[in-house]
Amino acid sequence: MVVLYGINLSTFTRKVRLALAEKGIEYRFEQAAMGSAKIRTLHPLGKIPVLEDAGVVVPDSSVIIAYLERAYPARPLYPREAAPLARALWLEEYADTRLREATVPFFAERVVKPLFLARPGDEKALDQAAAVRDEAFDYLEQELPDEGFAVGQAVSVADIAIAAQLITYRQGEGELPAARWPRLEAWLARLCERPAWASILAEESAALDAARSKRKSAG
Ligand SMILES: N[C@@H](CCC(=O)N[C@@H](CS)C(=O)NCC(=O)O)C(=O)O
Repeated sequence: MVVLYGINLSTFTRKVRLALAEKGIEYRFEQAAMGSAKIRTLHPLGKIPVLEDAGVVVPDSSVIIAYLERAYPARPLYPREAAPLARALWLEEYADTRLREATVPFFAERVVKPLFLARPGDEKALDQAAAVRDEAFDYLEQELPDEGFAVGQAVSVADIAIAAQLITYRQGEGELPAARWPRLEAWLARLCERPAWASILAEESAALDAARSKRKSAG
């Protein structure tokens, strides 16, 4: 059985869970935090996610999804032709790097610090982060289509990678303002309605609500 090590609310764990769901692969989700003893035995950098499949240990979300595509070719997540494949891989790379930088501060300051570290977020850091966010969202606003998917006619690794980061942003900052980024907001909303995604996102919302109530009752 496929085992995925990671945690709810981890962006890169979500990226892999969305890919597993789209491909219809059954798996066991083993809660294991970054830096934990278990993860350190599986990933030299102590990062999550890590996937294990019949004795094969695969670290890194991009490597995991590429592995899944070869090991479980049904419901492909990569375009076949060279040019659309290059676009999908580029958008995945962009999401994992620049979009990550643009979105994670909102989650770190509004969720991680106040809810999990019991200290206030740094709102000043978010003023700086907003400039990077605006640049990244403007870029995606021009790249994404009015209808359908990021590349071609089917959901791909590009949709999954970009959405995984935007969901982290939403968890920190709330809905994307449709007035400023209408195409991006509508594209994300369409994806999040997909049945394969809905249960994962509901689980994450519940985890976030639970963390909020725990913090509230701790005072
Ligand atoms: N390139 C890696 C990034 C993984 C990553 O940064 N995961 C975060 C959690 S979402 C993590 O483990 N952070 C802890 C750290 O960077 O030490 C991937 O795609 O899996």
